[in-house]
Amino acid sequence: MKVFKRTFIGSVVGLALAAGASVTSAQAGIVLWEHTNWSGQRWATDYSVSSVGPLAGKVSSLERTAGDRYRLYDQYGYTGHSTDQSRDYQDLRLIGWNDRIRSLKIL
Ligand SMILES: [Ca+2]
Repeated sequence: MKVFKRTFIGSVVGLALAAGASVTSAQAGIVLWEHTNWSGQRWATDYSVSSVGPLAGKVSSLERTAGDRYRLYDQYGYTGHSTDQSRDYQDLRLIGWNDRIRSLKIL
């Protein structure tokens, strides 16, 4: 399922490029998970969001669905402390961000 999804998104980006469109954050995506090791409740977004909804303050792992950089915030509305990242995290304790994310931007 994961492999299929990544392939699908790559195809969409490829089609957009073929059509002369520029790639924007609309094709990007982040999947947030309630627990470490990409488990528990899952919540995904293809866009920057001023609130990560039901997982605000609960996110313990995350993965990108495209290769973009992203910026995490520990408060709603892109405020508070922030950190720029560019990889998946199986355990956000590695960077001191366990249960802290409340909003994020796709860069
Ligand atoms: Ca958690």
